[in-house]
Amino acid sequence: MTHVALTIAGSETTGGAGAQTDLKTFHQLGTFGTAALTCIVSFDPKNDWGHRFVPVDPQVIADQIEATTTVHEIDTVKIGMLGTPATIDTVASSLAERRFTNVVLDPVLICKGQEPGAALDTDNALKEKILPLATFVTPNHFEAMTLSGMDSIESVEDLTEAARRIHDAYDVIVLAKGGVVLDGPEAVDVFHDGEQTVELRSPKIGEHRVSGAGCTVAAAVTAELAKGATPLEAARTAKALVTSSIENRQPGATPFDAVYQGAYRA
Ligand code: PXL
Repeated sequence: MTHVALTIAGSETTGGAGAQTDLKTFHQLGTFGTAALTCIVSFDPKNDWGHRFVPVDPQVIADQIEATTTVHEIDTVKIGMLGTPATIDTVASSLAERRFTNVVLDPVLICKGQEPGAALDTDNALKEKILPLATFVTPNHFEAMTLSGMDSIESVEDLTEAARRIHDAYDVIVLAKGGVVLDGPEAVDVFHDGEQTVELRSPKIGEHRVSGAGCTVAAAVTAELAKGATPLEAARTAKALVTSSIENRQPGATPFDAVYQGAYRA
């Protein structure tokens, strides 16, 4: 039987991020993908592609999680964009009730187009209520600063320090992603599980962010853990898959391209 993976995430209708990206990543890595939607995001072409955001009713989120976890045996879940404190309460209760073996958190604090700090209550609730239930977290550069409390991250050494601090504060495996933000020709991620610290490197593909890369990394880690990979193996596969997904990115009318997972071969 095929291993099942669940994402609890928002819908980004253009297919570039969120649950759509997660399901494609799950499928590409040979897992059976399921999704509980937390919110609906529609970019606004008339307003510089800003996010039109509609939360799903918390009871409906709980119903979706109940449905899919009753139909399938699911021990590995990815948490993506939650968006409101009420959603966070609901998802935190569902996680606490079901005790999944692997809870992979993409700590979406802001997504492209949102004002930094616009959703401070949501960010704080995420840190207080979801992060302590996570087993694996995948912060990007900005999220690594916020979660570690560091004022700046300018080097791989800084990123490593951030990964260690986040691990120590929340007892969670960390894959901190430097992306295109750190100087140098390579995109460097730092994996830290409390015992080992491993740098994962790949040549940068351009200097611009691609939508959905963060979702893809966390979803790939989730799929691999669902199949029984070790956390480090899962991180390595995620790096390879997101690199391929960026290389094969899909342009559109937005100023940013979107990842495409479909060309990846193990
Ligand atoms: O890339 C972060 C992200 C996650 N989830 C949803 C999104 C976005 C960014 O647009 O819309 C639903």
